[in-house]
Amino acid sequence: MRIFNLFSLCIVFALSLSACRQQPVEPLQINDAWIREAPPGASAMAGYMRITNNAENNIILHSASSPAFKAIEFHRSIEKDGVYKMEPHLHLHIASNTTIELKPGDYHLMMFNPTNTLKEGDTAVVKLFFSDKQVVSTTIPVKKA
Ligand SMILES: [Cu+2]
Repeated sequence: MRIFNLFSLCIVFALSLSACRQQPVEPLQINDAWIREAPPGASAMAGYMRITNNAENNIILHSASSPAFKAIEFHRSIEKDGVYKMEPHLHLHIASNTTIELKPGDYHLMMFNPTNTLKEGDTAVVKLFFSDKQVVSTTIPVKKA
């Protein structure tokens, strides 16, 4: 009887441990990612997402790559004296416990030379390379604007 009690206590303990482990807060979260559909033959497409840094350290997004594109750069759309242009950024800084929003008219992924025509409903796997050797792979759907 005593052994049985000890055994069931262990099970309860193990279950509660696994319950605790079910929802860890990811240090890096990617939400609401999408790629804006472009006309066939377009030389570049724009990608958007929210990146949340839940860690205690500031992080840097160094680069991004995808087998679906020849190259990916970080851009920010800016308006100066009524003229719109895109400003390249070598990397993006994301402070501790903040979210950076890549959205139309602001920061975005500039995704060059798609290897295949991507239409609404298609997806592209994109790898994001952060400081501290963190790599996040995310599957991004193509949507109409
Ligand atoms: Cu751009």
